[in-house]
Amino acid sequence: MRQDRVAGWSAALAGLLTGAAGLGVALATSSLLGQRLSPLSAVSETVIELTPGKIAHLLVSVVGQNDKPLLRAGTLVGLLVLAAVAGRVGLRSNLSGQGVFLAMAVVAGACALGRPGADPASLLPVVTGLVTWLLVLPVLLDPLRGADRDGADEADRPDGAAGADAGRRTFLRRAVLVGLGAAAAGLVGGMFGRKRREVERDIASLDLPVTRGTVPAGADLGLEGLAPWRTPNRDFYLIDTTIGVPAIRKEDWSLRIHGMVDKEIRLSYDDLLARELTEAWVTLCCVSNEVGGSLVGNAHWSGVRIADLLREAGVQDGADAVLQTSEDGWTCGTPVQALTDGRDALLAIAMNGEPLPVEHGFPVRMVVPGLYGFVSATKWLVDLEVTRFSDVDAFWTERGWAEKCPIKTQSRIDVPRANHRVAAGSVTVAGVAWAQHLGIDKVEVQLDGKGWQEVELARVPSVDTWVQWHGTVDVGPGVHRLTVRATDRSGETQTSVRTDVVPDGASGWDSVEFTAE
Ligand SMILES: Nc1nc2c(c(=O)[nH]1)N[C@H]1C(S)=C(S)[C@@H](COP(=O)(O)O)O[C@H]1N2
Ligand SMILES: [Mo]
Repeated sequence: MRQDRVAGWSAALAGLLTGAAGLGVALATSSLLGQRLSPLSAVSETVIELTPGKIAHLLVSVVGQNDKPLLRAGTLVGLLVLAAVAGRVGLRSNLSGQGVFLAMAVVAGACALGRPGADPASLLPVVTGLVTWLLVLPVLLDPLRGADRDGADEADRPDGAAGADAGRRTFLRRAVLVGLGAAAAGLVGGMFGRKRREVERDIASLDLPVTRGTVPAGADLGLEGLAPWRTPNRDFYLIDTTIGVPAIRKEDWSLRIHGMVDKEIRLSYDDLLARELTEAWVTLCCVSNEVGGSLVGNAHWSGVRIADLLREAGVQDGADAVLQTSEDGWTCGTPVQALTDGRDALLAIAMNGEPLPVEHGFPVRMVVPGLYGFVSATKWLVDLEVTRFSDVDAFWTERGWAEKCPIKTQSRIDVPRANHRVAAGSVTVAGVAWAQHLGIDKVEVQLDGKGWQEVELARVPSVDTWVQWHGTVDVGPGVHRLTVRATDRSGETQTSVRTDVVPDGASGWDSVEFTAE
C-alpha cells in the first residue's frame, strides 16, 4: 500500500519534471527563433482574448496591474499540474501519460497558431516541447514500474524489494538529470527577448529630431505628494492586452493606410521621420481609471499629424471611423472627426523627448487628445483602415465597452493622502483635474460635506492636459473628509453620481478622509 503511494507520488514528480523539461525546450526554441510569444505566452494571451470583458474587468479591479504576472504564473502552474497528472496516469502505461501530453500540446499549438502574426514556425516550439515530453516520460516512469533498471544483479530479481529500491535509485538519478536539463533549457529560454534586446539597442542609438519640451512656467506647483505635471516615462501607467510585448525593429516597421481612401499609403519609419513633426503636451487616460485612480499621465509627445496623412490618402464620403491594428493584433476605432478637427492627433514616435519605450508602443503609437486610450491610443501601430463604425468591431467594443468614448471630466486629490495625519490648522490641499480637449474652468473642494470653496489652478499650455490645483482648508483636530469636483469649459460640473468604469469610464467625486491633530 505504502509502496503504491510512493510510486504514485514519484510518478507525479516524473510527470512534473517531464513537463518542465518540455517547457524549457519549447522556451529555448522560441527564444532562438526570436519569436514574440512562447507557447506558454500564447496560451496566456488566448486566455486574455477569451475572457469576457466584465470578468476581465472584475479580475483587474481585484489584482490591479499584477494581472499579467498572475496570469503567466497561473498558466505555468496549470501546465505543471496537468504534467503531474500525466505522470500519474502514465504509471499504468506510458502511452496514456503521453496521451495527456499530446492533448496539452494540441491546445498549445492551437493557441500559438491563433495568435496574430502566427506562421507555421509558431508551431515549432510546441513540436520540440512535445517530442521532449514523449521521450522523457518513459525514461522516468519505466524504473518506477520496475521495467527498466540498471545493474544486472538487481535485474535478476525484478519483483524483490531490492529490485524496487534499485528502480527508485535509477528513477532518482534520472529525475535529477532531467531536472538539470529542464533548468538548462529554461536558462536558454531566458534568452527569450533576444530580439527585444536588439530593439533596446536600436532605441538607445536613435537620435530623433525631437525635444523633451519644457514644462511651462507655473504648470508644476512642485508640491510634495502632488503628481508632477510631466509624468516621467518610467512612471507612466501601462495598460495593454499583450503578454509578449512586440519588439519591432524600426527597419521592419511599416504602416499601411487603406480602406475607404482614394489612395492607399504605405509609410516606413524613415518616411515618417522625413515629414514635418509636431509636438504637443497631451494627458492620456485609461477608461479603467477609477475615481481617484492613477491610470492617467501627462507627457510631451512628438510625431506626425494624422490629419495630414488622412488628407493625402483622401477619406471617402461615408467613412466615419479609423480602425487601428497593432502588431500584436489589438484593434480600436477612432472617429475620423476626432482625427481631422484640428486637435493634435499624432502618430507619435517620441515621449518626453525619448523614442517611445518598447512598452509604450515603439516604434509608433497613436495619441489623440480627449479620447480614452482604448479608443485612440494604439501602441505598436501597423495598420490604419478608414471605414465605418457600423462595419467593424474593435477589441474592447466587442467586449461590452463603448464604441466612442470621450474622456470624462475628472479631478483627483493627491494631498493630503487618504488616511494620512496632518497638523490641525491651515492644511494644504492639492491635486489634478482633467477634461482633455475641453479644458478645466474651475475646481472646488468641500470639507466635511459643507460648502464648496474654489481653489487655485496652475497654468497649462493647452486644453489637452491635466491641470494641478491647490488651496488650503482650516481644520480642527479630528477626522475630516475632503471632496473635490471640477467644472470644465463647457460649463459642466462633474456629477456626484458614481458609475462603474464599464462601459465608458467612471464618474463621481474623489474624496479622502484624513486626520488632523
Ligand atoms: N496595441 C495596443 N495598444 C493599446 C492597448 C493595447 O491593449 N494594445 N491599450 C490601450 C489602452 S486601454 C490604453 S489606456 C493606452 C495606455 O497606454 P500606455 O500603456 O502607454 O499608458 O494604450 C492603448 N493602446
Ligand atoms: Mo485603457
